[in-house]
Amino acid sequence: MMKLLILLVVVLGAVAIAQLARVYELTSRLRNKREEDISPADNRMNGRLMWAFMVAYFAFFAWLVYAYGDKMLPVAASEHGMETDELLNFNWVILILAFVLTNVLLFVFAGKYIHSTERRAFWQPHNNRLELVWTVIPAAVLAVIIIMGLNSWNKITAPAGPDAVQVELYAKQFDWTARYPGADGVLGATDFRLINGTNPLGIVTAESITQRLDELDAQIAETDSLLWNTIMADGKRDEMTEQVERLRRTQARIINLRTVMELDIKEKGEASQYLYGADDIVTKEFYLPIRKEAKILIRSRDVIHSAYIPHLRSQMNAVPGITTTMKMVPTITTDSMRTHVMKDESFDFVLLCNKICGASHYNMQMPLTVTNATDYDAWMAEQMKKPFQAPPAAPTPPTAPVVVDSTAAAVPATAQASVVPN
Ligand SMILES: [Cu+2]
Repeated sequence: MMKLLILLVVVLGAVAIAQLARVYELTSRLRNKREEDISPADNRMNGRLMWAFMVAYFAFFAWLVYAYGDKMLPVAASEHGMETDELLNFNWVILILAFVLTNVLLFVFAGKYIHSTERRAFWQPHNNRLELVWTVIPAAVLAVIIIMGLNSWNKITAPAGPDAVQVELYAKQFDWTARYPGADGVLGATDFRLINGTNPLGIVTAESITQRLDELDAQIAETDSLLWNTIMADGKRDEMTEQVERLRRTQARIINLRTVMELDIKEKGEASQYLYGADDIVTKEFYLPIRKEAKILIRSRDVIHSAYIPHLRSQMNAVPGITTTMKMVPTITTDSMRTHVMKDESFDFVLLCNKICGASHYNMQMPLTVTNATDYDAWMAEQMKKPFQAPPAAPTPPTAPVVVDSTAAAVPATAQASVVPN
């Protein structure tokens, strides 16, 4: 109802203005004056309106800053975040100076140099000095901004130290999973073909390979028995035959992966990443200790996502097929944020997805808890009781005969493995 009333007022207002314009038109015709003639009084009026607009414009700007200034993010809770903020503030200063200067000139001149019969406009076709000034000054300012930005970017993206806490953030539509390296301090290798209900990250161990092969066996057997024992339309039968073929191909590749794993372990010994998956910690909780460097490895299962922790001023894309990294040193714990900064007991740091990745993108988030070293160690000790697999089992032969198709076997073994870089 209220909306209808507002609409009515707007429409009536427009009609009233149209009518007023019409009245003006008719009166000027009565006074024998051409409508397009502009008097010096009109010009003066327009000039003053320019100034009035300028004042209103800057007043509105000041009001926006006053009313919405506190909607900005609170103080940065990471070491590099302080620097990022300084850089942003430096940009703000330049932007606001340029904004005020150019707009004051625009409106003051428009109001001051209104039309006058006593003077003619000065026409200046070209001026080298002016061209130089307005090219060199912005170029120099931009160069300073870019050099400063590159400088901090290089610091943020430099490799993390050997003592850094390692966490993998795994993105998929539409949630995050964290993985910690467990007691051995090394994240194990992964392969997407092993992903299933109990292995959401596709961690490669002898056991997880066997488990997945068994699972595929069961699926093949089930589909096969349906194919032979059920009457169905030809289209459906073709579809299911194809499905069995696909499952067999996947199986062949997983067997190939096992060979890759065994060779890699034989070749590299302790350095092989295939040895370290069993004790990895796969969790829906994301914890970081304060004032300790954290090395974050980011992977995606499906589409491009982006790991964004606004309060720590951290962001990095999650790209399927590669591992991206970022590092950070948190400087404020969740507790201090609650009591001192936000004055809100329900506050949590949050890891968001910052790439529009599908229908539930808006809700793709995971809270981050930053704690002191003692609490972090206690939490980690708790997590270590729930490793991905315990104890690690030795590689075992497949439990069921498997048809290896010739096309899959022809693929070189090394192309089959996907290993998380260290
Ligand atoms: Cu996403």
